Amino acid sequence: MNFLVTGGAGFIGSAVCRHLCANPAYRVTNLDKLTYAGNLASLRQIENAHNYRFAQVDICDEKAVLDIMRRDDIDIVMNLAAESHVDRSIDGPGAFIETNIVGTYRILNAALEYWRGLADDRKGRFRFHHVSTDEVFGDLPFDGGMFVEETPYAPSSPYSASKAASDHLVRAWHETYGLPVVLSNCSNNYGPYHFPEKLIPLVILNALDEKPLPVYGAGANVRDWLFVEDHARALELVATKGTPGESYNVGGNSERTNLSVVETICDLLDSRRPRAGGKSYRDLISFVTDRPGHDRRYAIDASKISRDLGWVPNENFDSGLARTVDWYLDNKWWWGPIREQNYAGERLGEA
Ligand code: NAD
Ligand code: TDX
Repeated sequence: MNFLVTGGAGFIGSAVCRHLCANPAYRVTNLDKLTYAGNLASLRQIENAHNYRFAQVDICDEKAVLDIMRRDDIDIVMNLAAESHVDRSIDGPGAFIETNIVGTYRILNAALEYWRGLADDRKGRFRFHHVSTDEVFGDLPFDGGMFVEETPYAPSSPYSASKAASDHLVRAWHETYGLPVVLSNCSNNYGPYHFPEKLIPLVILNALDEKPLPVYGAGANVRDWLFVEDHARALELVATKGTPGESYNVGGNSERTNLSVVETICDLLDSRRPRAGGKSYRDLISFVTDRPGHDRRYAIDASKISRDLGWVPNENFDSGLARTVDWYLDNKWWWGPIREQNYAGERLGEA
């Protein structure tokens, strides 16, 4: 089985590549433009594996994508390439429209042309798996409700609106042209190799640098957290066993307020890397201006993927967060060079 993983140098894509390459029956081509968020160091573990190869390509380049599908005899496309950071989408939506909407359109065109040229037996096996987010559903009240696959789309940010648009395009290519697509919508991932502009790695690394830990608003917003390796297993199942035309919600059943996530990280660091003078890292917490259009709460009902594909998360949030903190403590070789670049200005707590 030959996979084309787009965005495979990113946080989730690299976990997917590492996971798939562990199966010798799979061959994996990682196609990535290498934006600021793409990092080949995340693939060091598999870079010399016999079943892994990399191509630096933009998903907007339809011809280059089609050439790679043909060259590597692709059976399954897993489309993870995207601009992924909500705050960046507020500051500059253009790249989100370009990659998340136009890029998805281009890769759908390439996939359709490739699929139409396949022999009948291969045609039936081919899948285009589009990896999306729970943020397309908008937000939930603090006091109840969960997103199911049928929840109407109501995105709030330029990021989630661009992802919603891409999901609609993918469904349209199925309904109109018959392309065998599957979709998945997942909650917040966390774990190793997470780019340190996102809440969890940002807080860990700012704390180690004795910098402020920025909490938006009162820190009361709720996210559902899923360990990235559990997501990678779910994605393999959706791509290989999902029913064409269907979407699957994926979540960790681990809702936490942002403040409690930040406090838990501080407590983990207090026990592992005590600060001078016996102070707690919690003293570094700094409440800052809220994100515009900040969704209050996300929660995923993942019963469909559990019932139909037998997926459940293995990692619980407390042990997964401890594993993540330990990974950052042990892997400065990965994040040190990234932190040296001033990629997020004052959000990093820089003076
Ligand atoms: P990321 O920002 O860490 O990685 C994105 C990758 O895509 C990078 O390697 C980047 O170089 C690449 N890329 C960007 N534009 C490209 C283009 N035009 N052509 C080719 N490659 C390009 O993102 P992530 O957190 O790993 O998210 C991956 C996917 O999963 C995204 O589609 C995102 O919407 C979705 N998702 C993320 C989360 C989460 O919590 N991180 C949750 C649900 C869904
Ligand atoms: O400095 C911060 N302070 C803060 O309070 C940052 C960066 C974030 N936050 C808050 C905003 C969110 O409520 O923490 C929460 C998590 O923020 P992010 O890590 O930026 O993630 P989020 O906006 O929830 O989106 C993530 O999950 C869904 C991914 O970036 C998306 O790609 C994915 O679709």
